[in-house]
Amino acid sequence: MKRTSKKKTALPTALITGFAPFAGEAINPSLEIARALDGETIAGHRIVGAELPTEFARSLRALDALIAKHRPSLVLALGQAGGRSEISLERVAINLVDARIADNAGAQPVDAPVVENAPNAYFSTLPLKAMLTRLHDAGIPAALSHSAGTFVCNQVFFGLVHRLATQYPRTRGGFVHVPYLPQQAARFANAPSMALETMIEAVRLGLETALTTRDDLHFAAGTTH
Ligand code: PCA
Repeated sequence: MKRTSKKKTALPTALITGFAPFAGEAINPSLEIARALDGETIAGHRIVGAELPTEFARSLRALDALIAKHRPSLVLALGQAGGRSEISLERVAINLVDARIADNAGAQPVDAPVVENAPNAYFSTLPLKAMLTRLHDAGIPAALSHSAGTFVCNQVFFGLVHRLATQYPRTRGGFVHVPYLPQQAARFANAPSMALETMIEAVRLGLETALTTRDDLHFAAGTTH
């Protein structure tokens, strides 16, 4: 009798999320990156790239469903930060929503916590300085950032790290903001941008570093203001 049990040892997964276009844009580089990396294998992990709605009410529910389904060992959420010139490795998530514009469902909450009765802030649990070094070694403009803003991206970043801290302590997670694509920046005066291929490579290298680095590097990468 033939052996039919061909159970493959499933690879662990890493989840990358990108956001739906917002603020009148037709494209969001974070979503293009997540789509491009979906299905790749990086450092022995199967990459799941998925979309989150740019909506306060639905984004964290969508994230919850993705984490419950894929049980990733690492989660990297991505978002667009129009006006920034570098890949921003976000260090701090704050428990505050203060929306300067309405989200894609028309909601504009002001001065609300992301999670009631939770800490005021969390740090990313990714090895950001090792990731920063890897990006600089590859010639990609990148910096640590100490504010992910107070819009949907910060909400997802805070909600993610809070969930990992309270429900999934063995999963690491963090957030990376990326610049406009050139075709977005072309509509504004003096707006910085980065080519999609460069951003995809940046996230690939950052993920590979995060998945293979346990202890972060220590060197000065803070800011004076
Ligand atoms: N950037 C926004 C929300 C979605 C996105 O890609 C932000 O930085 O909050």
